[in-house]
Amino acid sequence: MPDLVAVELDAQEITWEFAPGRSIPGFAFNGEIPGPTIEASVGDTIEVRLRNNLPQPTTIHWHGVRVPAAMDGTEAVQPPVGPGETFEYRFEVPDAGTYWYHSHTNETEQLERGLYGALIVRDPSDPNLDAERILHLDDLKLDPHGDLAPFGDEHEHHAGREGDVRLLNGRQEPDLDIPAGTVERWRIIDTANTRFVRLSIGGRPFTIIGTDGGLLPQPVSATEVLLTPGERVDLAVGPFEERESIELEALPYDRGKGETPRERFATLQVGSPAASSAQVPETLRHIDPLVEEGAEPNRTISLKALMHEGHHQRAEPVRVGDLQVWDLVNETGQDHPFHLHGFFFQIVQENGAMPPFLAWKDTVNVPRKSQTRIAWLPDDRPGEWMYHCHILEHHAMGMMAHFEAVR
Ligand SMILES: [Cu+2]
Repeated sequence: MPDLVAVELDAQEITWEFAPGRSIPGFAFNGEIPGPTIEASVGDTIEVRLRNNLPQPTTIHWHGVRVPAAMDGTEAVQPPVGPGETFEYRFEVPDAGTYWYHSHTNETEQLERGLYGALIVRDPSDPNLDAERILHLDDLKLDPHGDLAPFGDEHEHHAGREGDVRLLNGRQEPDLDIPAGTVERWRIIDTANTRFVRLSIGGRPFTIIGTDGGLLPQPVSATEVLLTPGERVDLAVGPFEERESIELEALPYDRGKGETPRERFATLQVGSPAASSAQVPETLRHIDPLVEEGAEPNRTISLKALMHEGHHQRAEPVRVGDLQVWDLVNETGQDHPFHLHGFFFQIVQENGAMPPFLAWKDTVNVPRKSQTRIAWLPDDRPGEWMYHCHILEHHAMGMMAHFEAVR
């Protein structure tokens, strides 16, 4: 039987102690950064009562969840919730997976200050691992005095906002404990404004079991995985040996702004052994490809034009039930993570080549000077939707477009 999951989210100002003795003025849901994890099962209805106790308006976007258009939390579908006001969001969760919720108003500041949390939807057929943890990867940009750096300088507009303080679950480079011999499900979310994370777990092999829109058809072995802002990945991690100390770090990556150094997000400390009954099945689920190989696009989106045309761009409507095949062409000198609101897509081609595996996605990095073909099917949720670059400073500069889904 589906349940009703009722949640109260109180957006408020807090003192965010991101490291012992170091704090900044943060924005938080219910006083926590990340905000409380919302957990539900497939088919449940989530009802969230947002109370805005911030000194500025806010809204909540349910990133990846196939909500009705009116519940999407954007300026296109609701007036911002002013200070002292409330708003009720109500929607069903039709798909299992790792999602997140975050402010969709003055995002560059509100997400940097901590207004985000995880939304987890479970299914009885989820694989059984020994434990589960949620990892929010983020960063903070401070000024030379250790205060929050001012927002919106010219450099940020172009390059995005990245800081030197790397956070895992709202804390600077924390230690995580894991019992030896166990295998955990890690649900990882890149909640940063701009930071790309080419994640490595001490170079150890791990198994990718899911992406933005839930489980993959089959598990995929890897030693690194790239997360760009907005993206999620679910991994099976472990087993490790007692007394090992393993760094979770970002490997060097060049998103068009020069190669970053290796950077630590956290350290995994392996404790005494525990019994394991973890099993990753060889088949996780079935995904039907939406299109045949070589399907031709019916729309081309120039990310350069999207970036430079500024606000109030309106794209052609899509009709419910009409298959969409879009070419995302990035002629610019930097990578852009493209986020489609409200619908999952499949990656059909990356620079003409088949992607390594079939998956449901709502955010995809389109590397500089490359193109990515996606396919998606507008299901029967008419209304106002949008797509945008998930580098929040680019979104704020107008790298976005509204479109309508019509019957
Ligand atoms: Cu961008």
